[in-house]
Amino acid sequence: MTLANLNLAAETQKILSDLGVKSESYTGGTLAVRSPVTGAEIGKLPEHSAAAATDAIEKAHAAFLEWRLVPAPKRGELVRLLGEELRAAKTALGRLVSIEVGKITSEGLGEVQEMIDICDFGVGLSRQLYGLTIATERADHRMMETWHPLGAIGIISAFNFPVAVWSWNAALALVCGNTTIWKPSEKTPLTALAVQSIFEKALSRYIAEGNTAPQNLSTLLIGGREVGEVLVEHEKVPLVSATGSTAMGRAVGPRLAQRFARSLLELGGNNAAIVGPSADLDLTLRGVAFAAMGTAGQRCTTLRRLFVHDSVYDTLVPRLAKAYQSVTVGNPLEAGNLVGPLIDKGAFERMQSSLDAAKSAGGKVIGGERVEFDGAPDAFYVRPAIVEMPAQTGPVREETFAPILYVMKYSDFHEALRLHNDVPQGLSSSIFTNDMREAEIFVSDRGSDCGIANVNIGPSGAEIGGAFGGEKETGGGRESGSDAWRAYMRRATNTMNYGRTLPLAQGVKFDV
Ligand code: UN1
Repeated sequence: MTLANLNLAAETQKILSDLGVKSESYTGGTLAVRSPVTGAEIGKLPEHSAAAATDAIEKAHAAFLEWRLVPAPKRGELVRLLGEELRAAKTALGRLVSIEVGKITSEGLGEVQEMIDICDFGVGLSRQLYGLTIATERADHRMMETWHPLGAIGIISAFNFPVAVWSWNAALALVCGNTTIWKPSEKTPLTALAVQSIFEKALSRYIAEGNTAPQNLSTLLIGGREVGEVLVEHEKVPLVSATGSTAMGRAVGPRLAQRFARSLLELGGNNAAIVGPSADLDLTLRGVAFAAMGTAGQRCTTLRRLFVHDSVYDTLVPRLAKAYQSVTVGNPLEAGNLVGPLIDKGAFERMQSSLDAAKSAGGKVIGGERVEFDGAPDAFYVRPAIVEMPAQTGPVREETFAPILYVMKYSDFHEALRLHNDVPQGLSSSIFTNDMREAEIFVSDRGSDCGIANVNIGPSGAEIGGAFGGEKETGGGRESGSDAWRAYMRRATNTMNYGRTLPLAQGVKFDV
């Protein structure tokens, strides 16, 4: 196969221009973006300086002071229109995600679908920002809990979900009465430009409908670390939602804590699955294959560790190894390929050094080699690797953002569960079993210690309705579904006295 005749720079420009992005925002700048599909440069963006970032934050704060006064269901209307604009742009934006990140077509489109889903969720939520009424010990009093907007919210996103992560945060933050300031990954700023333009379209329609909205509701900051640091340090940013590596979270979290700002951290995962003796092996095979090889192993929910019961090990593992050898690796824009490229050379090198470390620790590696295509020397495709490990040591305890699946044999369920939890990360997890005791224990308080624990499906591919996030080094944040909205609001407890006396709580007397 040749990738030489793909002109992705031209196609990128066409998509951006069709989506209403002005060419000066992606040409002639200093931030070069390459498509991992061919390795070719597809854009050069002007970057924000730290001073421009500071100015943008002040403006986003000023916008917040107005936006918080708009009734929540009316704020929901803007998010409804955003969902409509995303539906209209789904094919183009999905394609751009595939070009900029290297996702196969259905996954590029799937990412945009997640954006649409969170918009729908946000619209419903805009009429459900409920507080409580609480019994009080005092006569003629009422206690209640109310929820209020927080401010200008910082969003730092990673390359692997370049647009969906923004929407999980922004759809809820906007409905909750906040404004947003987004710093996308330096590797994927083009899709961010596209999303910003789609948002502006929704906003124009919102205003055309007769609604009022301030300027600077949603701000995009293009740049590197310095720009991110401004977001983290600025006193007018009360919450930063940051998705990325645990190392990034370790840098960002304490700095936010230092100024008593909130953080919502979505960091590394080292997700595992247990395959019990009663598992449906056909279903397990498909579940494992998608979770471990899908998105070229570059989801934070990617399956990285597999514990297989010794009674089914010799049936399942050879079948898996076969799937690893036959899975189609190649141009993600071409139908039929299931595994696209790694994001860049650095990712490839980290994968190779983890495989070397696994070998030194006694691992038996199948796959993992580079797959080269004519005309694309700077694209980094790999055959996914499956590694039989004698024990959970060395690289097995780390997150390598690449398609490596470490497989280990077990005989005792409780020991498998102990090993499952014995890593620093705690994002997502699965068990494949038809034994209801194993399934229930896995999701119980003595089971998986992750934020997501599934039965008979893999750990990746979470839906919008549930809260998304994990424990331990994953950072503890929850986004998107369930009551994740509370992270974007502040809670007030209110006591109302409608009587003519002033009884004090706890029977305290203070008569002056
Ligand atoms: C991520 O990889 O950053 O559950 C998020 C999933 C997706 C989200 C992944 N819905 O795999």
